[in-house]
Amino acid sequence: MDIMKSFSLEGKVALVTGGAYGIGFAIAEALAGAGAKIVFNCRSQSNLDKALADYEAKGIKACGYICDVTKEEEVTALVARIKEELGGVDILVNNAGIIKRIPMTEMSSEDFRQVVDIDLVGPFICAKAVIPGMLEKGHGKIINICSMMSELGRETVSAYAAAKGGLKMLTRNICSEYGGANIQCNGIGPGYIATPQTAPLRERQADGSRHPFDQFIIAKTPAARWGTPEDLMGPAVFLASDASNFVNGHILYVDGGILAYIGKQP
Ligand code: NAP
Ligand code: GCO
Repeated sequence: MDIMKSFSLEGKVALVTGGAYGIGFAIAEALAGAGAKIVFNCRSQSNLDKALADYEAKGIKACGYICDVTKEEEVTALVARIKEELGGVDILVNNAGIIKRIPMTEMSSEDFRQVVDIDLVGPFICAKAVIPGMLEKGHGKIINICSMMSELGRETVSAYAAAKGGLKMLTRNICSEYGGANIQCNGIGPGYIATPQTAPLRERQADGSRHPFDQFIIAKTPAARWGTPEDLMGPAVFLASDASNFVNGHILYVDGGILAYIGKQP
């Protein structure tokens, strides 16, 4: 067996949802570096234009489209277009997601539903759209971007935790239903990663000191730092490649050790 070749994604087409910036962009860059053709989506023309320029600056020929993962007709049309133009999706990364930090008793059911719609129903819609093509091809990789909140709770993130806990179970269910058809569905559970989504938790205080949550996370992480989107690149290539063909229904936590650690005595 050529072990290095088993990590290659040459000839594969990867759809990375929400791949315009943040974690999705880094994962797409990694998959492209391993040889995959990249397709990504986002929701606005301005984000799309900026992302296309960012991919080009990295020397990556990515195809980008405006498509909302909660709109089934848009997702189905995008997947059909990828089939026509590139031969279909081999790798789906369900990365698009949002968070709303609101105490539960103050949160409207509308806000709760919107988070679940994007973070859980979106991955269902995207997986449902690509699985028939994967069945035709006889192979497929689905990577769901989960969270620490697939395992843990904390104040203000009830909807997000419910959605990401659900996404962990959707991952296991896709594995259960389609593992026999050579489709591997796994999750990546990033720890606390420095991206626009977590920027409010790292804002400097008026006196120039670190945000209390920033200090808390560094103390709670054995690696003693925030993660970067680049920390997710190797794990994503592994789960997208033949090197992980017998890994299925697994959530790979990439968290600097947070889930292993009880935390410092105050
Ligand atoms: P981010 O910087 O806020 O990026 C989120 C991406 O999702 C954006 O490209 C956004 O693009 C896209 N998006 C949001 N709603 C969408 C929709 N309905 N349809 C299509 N695209 C949509 O977030 P991130 O930190 O990179 O997070 C990426 C994923 O990792 C999320 O699922 C997040 O929950 C998860 N995660 C993040 C962390 C962390 O610490 N940062 C940790 C664990 C898990 P547009 O706004 O242009 O649509
Ligand atoms: C929060 C954070 C988290 C992270 C991430 C952890 O407010 O606690 O935004 O939810 O983004 O998902 O893995």
